[in-house]
Amino acid sequence: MRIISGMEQYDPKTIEAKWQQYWLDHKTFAAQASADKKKMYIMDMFPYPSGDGLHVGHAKIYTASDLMARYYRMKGFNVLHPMGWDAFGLPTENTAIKKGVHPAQLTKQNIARFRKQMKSLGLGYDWSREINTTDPEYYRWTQWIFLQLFQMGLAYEATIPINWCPSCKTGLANEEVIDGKCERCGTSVEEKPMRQWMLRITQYADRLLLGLEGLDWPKHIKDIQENWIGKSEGASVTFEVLDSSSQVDVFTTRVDTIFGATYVVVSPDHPLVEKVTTKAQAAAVAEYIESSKDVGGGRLADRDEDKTGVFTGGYVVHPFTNEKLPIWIANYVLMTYGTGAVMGVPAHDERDFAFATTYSLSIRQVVMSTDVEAELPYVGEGVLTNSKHWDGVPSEQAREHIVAELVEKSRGAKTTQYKLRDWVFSRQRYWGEPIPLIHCATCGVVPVPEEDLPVTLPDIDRYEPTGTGESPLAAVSDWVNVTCPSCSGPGKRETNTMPQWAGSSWYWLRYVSPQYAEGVARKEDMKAWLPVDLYLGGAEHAVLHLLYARFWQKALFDQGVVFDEEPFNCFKAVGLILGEDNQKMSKSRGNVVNPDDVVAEYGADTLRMYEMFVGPFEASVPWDTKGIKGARRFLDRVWNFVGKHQDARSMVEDDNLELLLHKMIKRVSEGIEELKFNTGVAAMMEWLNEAEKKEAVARSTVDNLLKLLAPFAPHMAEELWSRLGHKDSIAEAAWPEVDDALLNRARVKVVVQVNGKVRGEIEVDPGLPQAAIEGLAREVRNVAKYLEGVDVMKVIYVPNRLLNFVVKPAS
Ligand code: ANZ
Ligand code: ZN
Repeated sequence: MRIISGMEQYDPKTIEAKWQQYWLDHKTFAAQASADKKKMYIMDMFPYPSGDGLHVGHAKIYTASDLMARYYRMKGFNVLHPMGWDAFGLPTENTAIKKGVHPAQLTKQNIARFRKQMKSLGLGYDWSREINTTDPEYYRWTQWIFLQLFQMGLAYEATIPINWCPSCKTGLANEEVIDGKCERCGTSVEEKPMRQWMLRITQYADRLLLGLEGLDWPKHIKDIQENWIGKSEGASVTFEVLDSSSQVDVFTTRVDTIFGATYVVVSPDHPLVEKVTTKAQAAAVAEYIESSKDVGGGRLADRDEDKTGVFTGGYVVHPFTNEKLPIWIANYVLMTYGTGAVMGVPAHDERDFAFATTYSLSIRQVVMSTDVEAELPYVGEGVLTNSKHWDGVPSEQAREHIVAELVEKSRGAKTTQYKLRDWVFSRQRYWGEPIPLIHCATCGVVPVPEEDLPVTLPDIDRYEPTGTGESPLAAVSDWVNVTCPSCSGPGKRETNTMPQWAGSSWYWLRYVSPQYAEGVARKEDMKAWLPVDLYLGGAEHAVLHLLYARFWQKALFDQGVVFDEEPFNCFKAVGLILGEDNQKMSKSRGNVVNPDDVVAEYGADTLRMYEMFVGPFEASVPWDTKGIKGARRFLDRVWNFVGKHQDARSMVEDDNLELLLHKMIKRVSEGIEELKFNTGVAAMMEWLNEAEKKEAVARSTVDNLLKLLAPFAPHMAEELWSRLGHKDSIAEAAWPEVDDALLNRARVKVVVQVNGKVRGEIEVDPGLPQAAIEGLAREVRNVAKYLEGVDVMKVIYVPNRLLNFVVKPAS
């Protein structure tokens, strides 16, 4: 029987839908915990179902994780690969307001579209575990976790100046402000004092920092988190204000430079400003403070502005020299960091130097560089000078001594500062989880009893933001007014909602028992599946989702809810797919590629193949239509190759092709495991070039080729597999084993010489290029010894036998 007629061409349209339905009908990817198999929990960052639909960047992440999931399943692992929707948030709400459609309705539509697109890409998720953060049965547990944090003292109410986006009409977390602008809409953020629910993430600063060490994450993501947490070890120093009982505390990381302090400078918002400002300076100070405010009436000192300031008229006394130092106010001192006050050391700090130069303050060098004669400001380490009995002491050592002496005088202490701030957790918007708290005039803040969760969002008609700092929920009086669970008196619900990051701060837990009604997840399911083994997603979440998720996991760990301290031991960040013009894809540039169009024209397998072939997962690459055509051509060739050899009966393969096959298996397997899918695709392409030259191939070779193809182009692999007479899905077939003995037997020994004398020997695959062999030869210790400090004049290579370095001793 001919399974592919001579004329039949590869037609993804007819094949793909059929297999997508097959996988659903047969629950091919439904995961069940099992004691016999090793588990593998592979997770994607779930999407925000926007109105734009899936883009090719999503497709890259989801194809890669799907490929891993299919690979590990074929390797015999018990794989959990779920998907869901991170659906609360501003864009949906904004579109809903514009279109006059309820956000819940819009969310439903968007999810339907995303789900359909994902299915059309052949993504093998366990859809029975689908979650949706806006589903009351899901956010019931988001609210429950909030109450845990509340009980732990990690959620607290405070009226503080926060970042307010005038366009989104809501407060933002620090993590949501990028260069002074709203992360969502790009509008300049203003400062606005408001009552807030805050989460005490700072209590976990040290553990969030320490935990990073053990994580298999990209270094740049770890660095971003480390810098965001921003731990600084230093000292606080107390300066007495002259002729007053007041004091100024400063935070410094360079207490060794204290003899170089020529002024003290405080933030314009510092409470001492009023006390120390003299009559003579009062007008100038008032004017400065007014002029340094931003448009919203707040102050955003971390912008890189000119350093300006004003003299208060007051002085402090230097704790060692008793010298009078003027107290200044300046915009480069943040009230929100350290103590809001700094000792100005212009000789050794860039900002102080600029400031002192502008205002003609004195500059005194107290640290000397040990090698070069450095220009000022000199910010490095060195030995002290002009510092009394510490002259000549190395600066690091001097820090210890000086702090000790300050402690003795009760004028200072060792302290540690963090850049990390508590998480501003309230939003003044409708489309988010209600915060499950009730305000009672008698009892204060009372948590909603667990059995009354979820507190569902009321279905209302007017959900436009009010802009007054109150959520639209505040106007829904029959929802707001409740009886106090504690005293049964009149109470009012908290009307702020949670930020869009809440639902994603624990969702990996829910996938393990998505329908469980007694808690976030069933204990046995957590033990069977957690932690996540591989997490794929975007790098833009480095200090948002990825930090919040770690924080909640640690809090839940402390509360005994979960058993791991870290949620994602291995995280890999996707490289962007740029537009064909090498620019970031964006609607305004008109360079967006829609995956639906590619699937319609070439098929999902081609899109998958292409996205995996363009480069390693973590690399950013531009879209390339030629590459898409190349991927399709390769699949056509595979189709025709299998058609040609469909009747293969022979059990034994030609030696050479067998060897090449095992090399291919090895390269494809390694490529997948290392997220270098491109090398896997290249290996298949190279193998096909050779195999196509053969008149006949063995049946097992055809089978093995299809298995290797299956994670990349699953529809085609299933189709050909079934046409070859296999009854079960290829997704359940066993991944081919590499015959290592065969590969080793085929390896050749290359003798390595230096100036004709044998210095070593290496084993390599036949036909390895000379450059690669040279590299390996140089790594042989005995060879390296003879190459050290000499010039290699030339290298003679006799293929597969001998490599000789001709060297001349270095002069
Ligand atoms: C004196 C000094 C001398 C400093 C010197 C540096 C070099 P990191 O590492 O970021 O923690 N500083 C302290 N509080 C500040 C605030 N609220 N606003 C602006 N600057 C502040 O930086 C710590 C240093 O930043 C501190 O050490 C202080 O300047 C400044 F040669 O104190 B230093
Ligand atoms: Zn009460």
